[in-house]
Amino acid sequence: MIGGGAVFAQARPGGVGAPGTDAPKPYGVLPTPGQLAWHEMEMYCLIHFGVDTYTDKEWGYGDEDPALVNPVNFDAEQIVAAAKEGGFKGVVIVAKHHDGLCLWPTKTTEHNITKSPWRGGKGDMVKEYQLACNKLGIRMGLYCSPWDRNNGLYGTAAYVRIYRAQIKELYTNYGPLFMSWHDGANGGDGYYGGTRETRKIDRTSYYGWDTTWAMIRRLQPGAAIFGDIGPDVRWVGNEEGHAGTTCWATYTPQAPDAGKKPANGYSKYWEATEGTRNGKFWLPAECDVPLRPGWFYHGSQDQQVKSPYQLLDLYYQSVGRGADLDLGLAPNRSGQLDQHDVASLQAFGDLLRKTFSVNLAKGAVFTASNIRGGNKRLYGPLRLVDDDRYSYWATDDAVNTPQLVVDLGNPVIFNVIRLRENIKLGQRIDSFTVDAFLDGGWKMIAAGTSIGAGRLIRLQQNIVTGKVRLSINGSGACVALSDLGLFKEPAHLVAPSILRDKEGLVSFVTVSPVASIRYTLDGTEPGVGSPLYKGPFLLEGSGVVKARCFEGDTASEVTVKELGLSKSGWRVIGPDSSGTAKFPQDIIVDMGREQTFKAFTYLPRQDKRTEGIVDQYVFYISEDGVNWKKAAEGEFSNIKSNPIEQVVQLGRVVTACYFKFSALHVVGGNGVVVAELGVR
Ligand code: FUL
Repeated sequence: MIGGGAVFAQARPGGVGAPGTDAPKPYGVLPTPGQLAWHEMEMYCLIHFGVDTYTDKEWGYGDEDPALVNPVNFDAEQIVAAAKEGGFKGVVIVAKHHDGLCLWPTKTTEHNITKSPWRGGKGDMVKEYQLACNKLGIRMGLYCSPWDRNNGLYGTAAYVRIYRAQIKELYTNYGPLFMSWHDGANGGDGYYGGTRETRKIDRTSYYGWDTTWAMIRRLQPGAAIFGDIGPDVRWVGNEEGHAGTTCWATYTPQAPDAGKKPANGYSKYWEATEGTRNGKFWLPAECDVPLRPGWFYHGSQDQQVKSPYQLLDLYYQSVGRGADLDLGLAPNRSGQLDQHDVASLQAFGDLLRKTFSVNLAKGAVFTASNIRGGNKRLYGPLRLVDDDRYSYWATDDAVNTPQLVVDLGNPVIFNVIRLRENIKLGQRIDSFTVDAFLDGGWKMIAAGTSIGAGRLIRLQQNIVTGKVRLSINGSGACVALSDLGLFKEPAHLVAPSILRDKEGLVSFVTVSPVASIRYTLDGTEPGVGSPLYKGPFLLEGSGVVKARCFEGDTASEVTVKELGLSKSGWRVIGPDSSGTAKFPQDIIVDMGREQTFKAFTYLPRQDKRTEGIVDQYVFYISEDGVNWKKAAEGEFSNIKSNPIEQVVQLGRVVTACYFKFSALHVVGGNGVVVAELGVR
């Protein structure tokens, strides 16, 4: 079963049959009430905490001692309140991740929170989140990982029964839930009750998802079920937080192999970024992305919390494309969100409130080329500015390409346009353009495709005009548009980018000229007294560079970059480029001189392809390029879905002239592809 599917009957607002009052017929597949409620959420968070928080990993192996988990200051309210300040309406709690540790006192396995010293072995983290959500008016959802690297029965039918029993406990004791979240990372190596082996499962049949989903519907009828193929909400296909510039709420999932049935963890997930025009199911996209580089807390990433403006960019690329934004939050070892994260969420929420609180199109005079049945009261364009997602301007059945002129009276300044369809009637519109009346004529300022639950267009520059025109250029049926908004995002100075070339020269780049750029190399925040950037400078060693633009009284956000040792004079040998090589495959770097470092970095390919991405490695060092010493080994968890730079701490300071990166396994393909290697 895929797709929420149920057709939502549209009420006829004006009574049956009266001329000009018949509502347009729904178009294509439609959202269920649960999916409509999910669309209205727009933004929620996904909270990861567990053994990985203490082992500094992204995926636990399953052999971790629960006693590691002891968040002495755990404060669910602090975490949920920070999400709320950011404008998020819900939180999805990871109750069990792939390592198998259950954060509630489950009867299904001994491997649970009661085995940790937290709250004297009497704690229940899921309950504490539920109470915090109730108190703060935030909705709750749950993530219980199907893959369980701890459970000895994983791979057998008995484990699937255990998994369902876990869902049953959770969904009975901690509702009401707005989401039921199921990741697609299934099967592979793990502890599995001490066997320490690789277990393969058939992703299409093993979990018996239809049965589990039916149970979820019974227990939590209001919850939207998320997975690679739904059935209610689809994964967008990346963990970068963006949907396609065209993004349809409808989708027909496909299996990677022809003739097979798609399943969670077995789909052409990259097609989900755009969805399918007139697809088989109403299956809108969720854009998940962590606030930090990883989903779990790592102290080394405290400087890499996404800034409020980075979050705003993501908002435009997710919610602004008809999808929902799911932002990952990672409480630290003491059980709270770090101050960096709290500050960023707060400032992001402020930005949203500042930008979207005043719709400048309110009070305008609207002239539509067509109004359904001439019935202004029901279907006139004033419906576009009444803050109701489901009241709408509609056209007659034969009119799919109408125009609307918005007379604002006195000129207004705006730089964001918002459009919404009444999605109770389906996703109808294919394309549109927006013109502004400038210098005595109409000038196109925006063009787009899908609208659905919402389309935000962030313009390159402020528009000052008294008149705006919307043209619908293609639509599968007559138009049912519910919202038109014009907004002004406050001006801000864009933070500089930090670059470093192969010779070690550091430079800063801005999008437009600024009065000054100031920077620091000692970890402090750049202020008006910090060194002034005068041009590229040499940085041989590793360290944190922070830079910021200044213009009059205004300062930009701070850009932070942690740089490794300069690669000047490095020589690279390998890997085998035949594409058919056997593993391990080695890349040797001759650094040309003795270097001292305590970590190495691996940046996987950044071109959206996954072949050759290394997920198991050994890292060696050498004085002479002949005799090698192992300095680290392990896995790069979750690197396929989240291909960020991997930083591996060696646990001590080492000195070497050579290092060798030995790839033991890749996520796909035969060869090894590496974007960058570094040491710091
Ligand atoms: C993925 C998992 O493998 C990651 O660890 C993380 O939980 C992410 C949100 O979903 O499927």
